[in-house]
Amino acid sequence: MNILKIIKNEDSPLTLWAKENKQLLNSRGIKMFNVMGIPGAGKTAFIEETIRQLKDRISIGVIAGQLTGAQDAEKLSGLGVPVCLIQLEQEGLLPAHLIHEALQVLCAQQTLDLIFVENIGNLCCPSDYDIGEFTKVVVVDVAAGQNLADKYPGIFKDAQVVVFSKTGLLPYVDTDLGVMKSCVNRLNSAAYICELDSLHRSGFDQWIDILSKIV
Ligand SMILES: Nc1nc2c(ncn2[C@@H]2O[C@H](COP(=O)(O)OP(=O)(O)OP(=O)(O)O)[C@@H](O)[C@H]2O)c(=O)[nH]1
Ligand SMILES: [Mg+2]
Repeated sequence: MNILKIIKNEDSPLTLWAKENKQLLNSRGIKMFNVMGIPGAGKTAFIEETIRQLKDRISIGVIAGQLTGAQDAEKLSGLGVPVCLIQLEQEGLLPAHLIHEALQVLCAQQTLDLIFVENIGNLCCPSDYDIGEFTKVVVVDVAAGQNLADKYPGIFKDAQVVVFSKTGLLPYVDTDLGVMKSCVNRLNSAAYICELDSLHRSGFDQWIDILSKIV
């Protein structure tokens, strides 16, 4: 088990911390992915399967945000990668100054190529929560409703990658994936879109292709 806990500290000028994070990551050649989405969307499962697919080739670390508990951090640490848990103890997304502390802990442990941040389950607009990431990834499960992007446009406008998860559930829900995708396209035509199922380990070739294109 390799879990480090950082307890929330006082508020700080977040854009400055985001810049600090970017500098730190650039100086070490690390690409950080900020993985966001509503509670239960499949963020942990997506990160878990991505790590399984890549960890023999590259060095990956994780920053896992939770309000309380450590379930996701424990699960991801079980894959043998360094994990830093941030317990936020309040609603919202992870702020840049806490990410900075976590980055220092992770970077002191080993040389990393990629860091996945599992953000707190939330769809509020992340542009207020720049953490200095390389890429914003939004995970949306196909059972969440085909018009979700229209109802919560901010997060989709800011994302570079939108992942439609749980595609194995499509026969059992009334979601038209085409409609779901065109909602995202209308808001953000530049975003990469991929469809996958983490439990059934399907669709990951497309995601890994996108990942290798953007890093
Ligand atoms: N069928 C199916 N189930 C999935 C998939 N991804 C996640 N799940 C299940 O959905 C539930 C929630 O998945 P998590 O990965 O924990 O979701 P999360 O977004 O990390 O949730 P929070 O951390 O609570 O915000 C779990 O029971 C997963 O096994 C998927 O692609 N297909
Ligand atoms: Mg999770």
